[in-house]
Formats: sequence, C-alpha cells, structure tokens
Amino acid sequence: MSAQTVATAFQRHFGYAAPLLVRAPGRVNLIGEHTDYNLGYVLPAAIDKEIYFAVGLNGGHEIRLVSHDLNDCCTVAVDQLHRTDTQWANYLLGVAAQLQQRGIVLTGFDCVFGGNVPVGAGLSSSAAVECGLAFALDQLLATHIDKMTLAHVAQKAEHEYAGVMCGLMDQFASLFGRDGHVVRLDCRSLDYEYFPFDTQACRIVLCNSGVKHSLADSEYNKRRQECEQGVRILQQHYPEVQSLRDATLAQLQAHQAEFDEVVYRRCRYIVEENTRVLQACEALQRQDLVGFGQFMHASHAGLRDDYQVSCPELDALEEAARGLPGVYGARMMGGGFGGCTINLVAPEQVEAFLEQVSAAFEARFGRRPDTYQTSIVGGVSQVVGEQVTAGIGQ
Ligand code: GAF
Repeated sequence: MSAQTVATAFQRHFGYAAPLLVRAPGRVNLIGEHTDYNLGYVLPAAIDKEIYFAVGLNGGHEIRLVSHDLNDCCTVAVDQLHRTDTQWANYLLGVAAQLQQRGIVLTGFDCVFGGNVPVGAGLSSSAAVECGLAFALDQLLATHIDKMTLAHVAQKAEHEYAGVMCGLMDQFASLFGRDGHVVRLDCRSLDYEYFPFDTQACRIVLCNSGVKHSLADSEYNKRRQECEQGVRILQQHYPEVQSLRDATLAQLQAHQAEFDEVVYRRCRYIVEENTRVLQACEALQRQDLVGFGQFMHASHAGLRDDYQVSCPELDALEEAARGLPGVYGARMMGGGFGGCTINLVAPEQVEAFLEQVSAAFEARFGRRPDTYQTSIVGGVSQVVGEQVTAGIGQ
C-alpha cells in the first residue's frame, strides 16, 4: 500500500486526478498510558505504519468517501452531516463536522484512503484517519489552522462521532511526530519536547496479541469516569487538585479510606505513571535504556493490576519478554484490552527475542503473534513528487 495506490484508486473512482495526497502515521507510546486525559505526561512517537489519502474538492455538495482497504464507500450531503452506520466513515465525517462547528464553510469533497496501520492493534489507526483528513481539508480549503488545533479537531471527532472519550495523545503524535525522535507532551500546558531515539541502536518491536476487546471503548470511558471520581474526593481536601496530574501519592494515601477500592487503585496507577514518565525521560537523556526499560515493566504491572486494562495475552507477551537477553523493557501499549506490547530490544537480539516470545505465546494460546519492527517517522504531511512515484510507505 502506498500513496500511489490510493491516487490510482481515486482516479479510477472519481474520474479525475486527486490534487492532494497526504500521509498520516500511526503511533507507538513508550510510556505514559491513560495519563493524557488526566492531563499528565505521555511519550509517543509516529511510526512507519501509515494511512494514505487522495483528496479533492468536487465542486458539489456531497462528501464522497471510499475505503480502499474495506472496498466500501459512503456518501453524505455536506449540509446534513451526521453519524452513519458505516463505522469507518464516522471518523472522517466527525472531522468534517468539527471543522463546520468551528465556522469553516465546507464544500463537497472526494476522498480515497487506505494504509498499513493494523486495525485494533493499538497503533491508533483511527487517529491517523482523523488527522490525515483534518490536515488534507485544511490544505484544500486553505484554512491555515495550526497543528495543535487540528489535533483537537481530530480528538473531538473521536469523542462525538466514535463515542470514545480519548485524550489528545494519539492525534498529537500523528501530527507532531518527528523523524528519529520520541516526544514528551504535557497534556495540560500542551508544551512538548523531542528526545532523540535511534531505532538502529535500540529496536522498537511490537507484538500483537491479536485480541480486539468489544468492551474496550466502554471500559475506556469508565476508567475516565473513575479518575474523575477520584479527583472529586481529593478536591474536598486539596482544592488545587484539578486533575490526577496534580495529586501526589501521599495525598491519595492520606484519604484512602474515603475511596472505593477500585477508584483508589485507578488513581494510584495514574499518579505513579505520571512520575514514571518524567523519570523515564531522565533515563533516556542519560542514555540509560536499562533504567528506562524498568519503568516500562512497572508501567505494565500498574496497567495490569491497578488500572486493569490488560488481558492474559498481553500479560503473557510482557512476561515472556521480561529478562530475555537484550530486552530493555516491555509493556502493553495504548488503551488496552488487546492490541500490542511494545518492546525495546538490542538489534542483535531481535531474532532470538521474536522466536522466544512467539514460542511462549504459541505454547499458551495455540497461535503465533504478528510482530512488527517499526521506525520513527515525521508527522502528517503532504506526499509530493518523487515520494509518490517512489511509492513511499510501500
Ligand atoms: C487510547 C486513547 F485514544 C489515548 O488518548 C490514550 O488515552 C490511550 O488510549 C491510553 O494511553 O489510545
């Protein structure tokens, strides 16, 4: 799959050449899970699993969408935007609706998209879809919206058209990724800092549990509510606590008796994870990958035991990776209940790592996991000239 593929499909489908081609990457997150909607810290990077878009204004009043991968299409009148029963289209229509709500006058447009971000693997294919279209419409309509606002447009689309009350991490990573760097985002101030990360020296290996939990979205929203409940309790004692990002472990412990046990554990995980992100970044700056990896394993333990968003398959993958030669760290990644683990592995040990983890997984679940080695790329951009003929992303 490449930008050229969607460009060709666009020409075939709509009978004219797409004036604009865009690529939008998925993401990994090294550490800082479920901290974004608690206004804490995350450490994602955009990766070379991408969605490609061919887009053009059609001069009419219809939005005509084609999913190349699903071989499906959906048409909606631009002045009657609504959620549809076509799940994949909602991510795109949600973006269009958000732009309208911000006063942008939309005209009809055509879009063919497709890519190689595995769906349901926790690599944010949905954010890539949203961000790619938001960027493309901004270009086509020359609206000159800044990238952070585009990230918010995409996030709001996910809230309102997909029903997931996500934080900003995935959309931010897709838009702000930088080649060869991870980026720490402070989800309250929206300040961000890039840290070099050389995937030649330390490979990012993803192991896909192959599990797609049907309750993931509702459980995700529930976690968010539990965190808000925790904040309300803390606020009675510490009015300055506006989100769990402001809370300390000592404050939580002092009022443990007032918490429902589950809510307490959710809050404990978030407070600890926020601290871990900051400590992990310090380790990264010292080029201490061993130290960094310890925070990843601790993150996994918290997600498994306190936040309870893991599953047996993810736990088995993390456990199999832990302690193997050349493995710095491993953890489940993303919203949870399935998807991938992220593993940091020394290059010369990758082959042995893949064999051992896959064998351990197969012994338990009777199948081998899909695995991917990823590199870190730049955020959403237009695909131009040679990139198209060279088949970028193929
Ligand atoms: C999903 C969400 F979309 C993100 O905002 C984030 O909360 C993540 O789960 C968990 O860290 O990817």
